[in-house]
Amino acid sequence: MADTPATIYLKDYTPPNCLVDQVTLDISIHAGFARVAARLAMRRNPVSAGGPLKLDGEDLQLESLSLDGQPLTASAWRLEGETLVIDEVPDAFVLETVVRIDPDQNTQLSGLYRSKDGYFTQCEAQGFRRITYYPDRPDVMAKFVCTLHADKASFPVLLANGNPVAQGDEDNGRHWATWEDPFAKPAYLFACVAAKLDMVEDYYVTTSGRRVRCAVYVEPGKLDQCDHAMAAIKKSMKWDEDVFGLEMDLDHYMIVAVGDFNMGAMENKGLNIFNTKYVLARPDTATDTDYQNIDRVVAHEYFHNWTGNRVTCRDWFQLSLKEGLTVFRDQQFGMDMHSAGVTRIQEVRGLRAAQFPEDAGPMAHPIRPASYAEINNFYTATVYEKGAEVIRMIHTLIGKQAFRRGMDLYFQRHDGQAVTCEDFISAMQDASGKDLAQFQRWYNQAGTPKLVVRSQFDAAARRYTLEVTQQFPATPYEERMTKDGLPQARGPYHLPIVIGLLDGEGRELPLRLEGETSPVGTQRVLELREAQQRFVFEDVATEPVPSLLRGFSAPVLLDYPYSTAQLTHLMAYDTDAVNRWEAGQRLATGILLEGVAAIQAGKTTNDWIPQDYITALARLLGSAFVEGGDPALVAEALNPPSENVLAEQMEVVDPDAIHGARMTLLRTLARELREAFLAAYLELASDEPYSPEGEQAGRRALRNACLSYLAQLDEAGAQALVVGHFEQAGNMTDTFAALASLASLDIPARHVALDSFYSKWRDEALVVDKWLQVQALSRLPGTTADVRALMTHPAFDIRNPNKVYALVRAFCAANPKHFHGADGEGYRLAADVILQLDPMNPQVASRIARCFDRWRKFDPARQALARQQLERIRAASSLSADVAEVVGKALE
Ligand code: 0A1
Ligand code: ZN
Repeated sequence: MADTPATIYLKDYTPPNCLVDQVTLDISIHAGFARVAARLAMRRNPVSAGGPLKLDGEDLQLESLSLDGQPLTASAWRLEGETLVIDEVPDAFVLETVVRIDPDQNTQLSGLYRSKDGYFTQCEAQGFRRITYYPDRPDVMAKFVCTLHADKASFPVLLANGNPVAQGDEDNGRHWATWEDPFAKPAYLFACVAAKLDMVEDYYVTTSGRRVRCAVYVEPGKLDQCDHAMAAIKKSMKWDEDVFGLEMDLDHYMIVAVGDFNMGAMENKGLNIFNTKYVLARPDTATDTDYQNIDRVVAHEYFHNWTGNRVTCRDWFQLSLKEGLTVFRDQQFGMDMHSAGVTRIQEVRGLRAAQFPEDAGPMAHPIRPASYAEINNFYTATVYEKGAEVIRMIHTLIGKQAFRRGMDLYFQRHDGQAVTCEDFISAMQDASGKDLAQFQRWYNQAGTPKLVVRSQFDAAARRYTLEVTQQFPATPYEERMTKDGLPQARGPYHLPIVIGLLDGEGRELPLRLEGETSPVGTQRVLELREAQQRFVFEDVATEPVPSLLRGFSAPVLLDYPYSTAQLTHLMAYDTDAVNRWEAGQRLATGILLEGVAAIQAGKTTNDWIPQDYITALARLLGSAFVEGGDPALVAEALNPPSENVLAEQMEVVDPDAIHGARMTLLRTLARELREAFLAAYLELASDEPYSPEGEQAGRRALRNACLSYLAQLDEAGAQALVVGHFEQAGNMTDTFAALASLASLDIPARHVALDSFYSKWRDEALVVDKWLQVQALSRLPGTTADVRALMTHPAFDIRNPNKVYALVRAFCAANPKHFHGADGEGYRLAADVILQLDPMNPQVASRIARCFDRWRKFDPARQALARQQLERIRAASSLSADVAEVVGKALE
C-alpha cells in the first residue's frame, strides 16, 4: 500500500530564511535533455530565524554548485530527499547551479516539458523546482532574466516573461534570446517557450498612453482561429481600466496556446500559457459556449496581472486570495459583456453541479484550507467558485463603490507583496467601515450552509415576518482537523440575503422594515449574522410571495416551503432573472423527485407530471417571442436540473430512477408541446452570417433547446429534423447540438453522422475532443463499453489531458446513468484509467479520481463496487500524493 502523503499545515507557516533578489537563468535545450544554469543573488531574510539554506528540487541532475564563485566542497552541502541543503551561507551571496533535466520525458506537464510544437513551461504551483533548485514558494519574489538557447529551425520562437533584450545566432544552427522581466515575481509565475509557432499581433494603448503589444502564438496554420482571443485581450484591458482603474504594466502581453496542458490557462507575468481550448475558435470549429469560455478565460488570466501577480499569495493556503477574487472579476466581466442574467444562472448551475457536491463530500474544505497533502488537489470548485461567491458577498454587503475603494486600498497597501486573505478583508473593511470579523468564517469553515426560512403574515397588523435559521453542520474536514488536534471553532455566517416581495398581481412591494419611517425601494439586502434572526416588514396589505436570495446572493441551500402556485407566480413575475429561473428549477425538482418515487414504486406512468407545469413551460416558451423576450434566458429555463444535481437531493441516490424520471419528463414535454417546439424551432431559423455574440447566440441556444426536445420524440419525422439540422448546420454550435442529440439515438443516422464528423475533423484536435465527448455522454445502452473501445481508437491519447477530459472525465462526471451502472463497469473503467495515468500525469489522474467523491451516497451494492475499485487504486505501488490524498480521503 502507498504511504499516506504527509500533511502540510497553514499554522506551520514561517517566513523564508533567505530571499532572492535576482535570478539569471540560462536554459539550453537539446535533443533528449536541457541544461539549466541558474545564478541566484540571495541574502538572509532579516525577519527570519536563520538556519540552513534549503532549495527545492525535483527530478534534477545536479552538475555543478558554487557559492560566491567558489565550487562547494562535498561537505558543504547535501541532498535531503530532493531538497538541496547548505548549512553555512553569508548574509548576502551568489549561488550558482547547473542542472540537467529531461523535458522530453516530462509527462506530468509540470516544469519544462515537450509538446508537439516545442517546449513549454508550467510552474504553478510547484513546477519551478523541476527546472532548477530554488526556494519555490510564492513569498520569495525576485527579478528574473532568462536566456534560452535552442535549434533555430525547429524552435524559431524563444519567449520568456517581460521584455526581449537581446538575441543572436550561435554555432550548429542554434540561436538564443534573452528576456528580462522588470517586476519581481514568485517563481510560479516564471514561463518560457521554445517552439515553432505562428504569431498574430496587435496594439492596445492604455489610458496613460502605454502602447502594449498584444501577441497570440499558436501552432502553425492556426492563425485563422485567433481573432476572438485577440479581441478578448483588448476587451479585458479596457474593462479593467474602466471598472477598476487597472492598467497593463508591461510593453508585451503574450498568449501562447499549447495542446498539452493540465488546466485551462496560466497567468505567467506577460507570457500567459493557454490550453488551445481557450484560444482557438472559428465559427465552424467552436461553439457559442467555446467563444464565451475564451472571453472568460482570457479575461481571467489578464485580470490576474493585478490580482495574483502584482499582489500575490504569501503561501498556497491563500490560493483563493487570487483565484476567488479573479474569478469574481471575470464573472463581472462576463455579466457586462454578455447577458447578466444568463451569465449568473450559468454560474449558479456550475456551483450546484460541482461545488456543492464537493462541499458535501470527503474532499470538503473551506476556501482557505488549513491543511493539505498535495496543493495541486486544491485548485478546486471551492477555492475558485465558492471563493468568488465569498468576494461577491462582500461586494453585495458593502456595495459597488466601497468595494472599488477597498480594491484601491488593497493595491495601495500591498502592491509588490505576497499577502494573506486577512489583508484583503482588512482593506475591504477599512474602505467600507463594515465590520467583517464574523464574515471571515467563510474562509475557515467548510460545507454549504442551509438557510431555513419561514414566513408569517399578520393580516390585522399588516405585518410580514421572515424567520431565518442557519444550519452549518461540521464536515469530514472539521472532523479531520479535530483528529489532528486543530479543532476549528464553528459559528453562524454573516451573509447577504437579497429579497423582494411580490403581491398577487406580480407587482413588487415597497419595503419598509420594522423601525424604519418609510419604505426604501422594492429590493433590500438583509444582513444575516445570527443563527436565528427575524426580519419584519410593515404595511403589507396581503400575503406576498417572497423572492429570496435574488441573484443567488449567498452560496447556500435555501429551504422555504414554496407552493406550486407561488413558484409559478415567481416564474412569471419576478423581476430578478435568476429567481425566475430558480422558481422553474424548484418546480422541476419537486416534480422529478415525485417521478423518482413513482419509478421506485414500480410505476411506468407519467401522471406525476402536473398539467400546470406543462402549461407554465408553454407560457415560458411563448415569452421568448414577445417584445423584450430573452431567448437565451428561456433556453436556460427549459433545461431542468441535471441528474447529478438531482442526486444531491436524495438520501440514497438511485441513478436509474433519476435518469428514468428526467427522461420521462423531457419526453412528456416534447410530446405535449410538440407544435410549440416545432414552431419555435422554425421561427428561430436565421440566415444571418455567424457571430458568437449576444442575441444571435441566444436565439441559437433556444432553437437548439427546442431541437433537443424534439429529438426525444420516437418519430421518424423528428429524427429527420435532427439529421437535417446536422447536415445543414452552418456553424459548430448547430452541428454539435445535432450531433449530441444523435449520439443518444439508436438509429443508423447516428453512425453516419459520427463517422462523417470524424472524417471531416480528424486533424482538428479540439473538434475530435467534441466527437469523443458526445459519445461519452450518450444515453444508449453499451456506452461504457463504447468508451472503453474509444480509449484504443487513434483519436484518443491518454497522455493528452484534453482527450482524457473529453472522453473519460465527461463519462465519469457527466454520465451518471452509465458511470454508476449497476454492473460496476463504469467504476472499473475509471479505476483502470487512474492506475494507468497516475505514473504519467498524477494531476490528471487525481482529477479523474474525484469522480468517486460521492460514492457513499449510493445503495450498498454500488458502494461495494466503488469501494472495491477505490481500494484497488489505494493498493497500487508508488501511488502519487495527488491520487493517494483523494482516494485516502474518499475511503476515510
Ligand atoms: N492559476 C491558473 C490555474 C492553474 C493552476 C495550476 C496549473 O498547473 C498545475 C495551471 C493553471 C488559473 O487560475 O488560471
Ligand atoms: Zn486563476
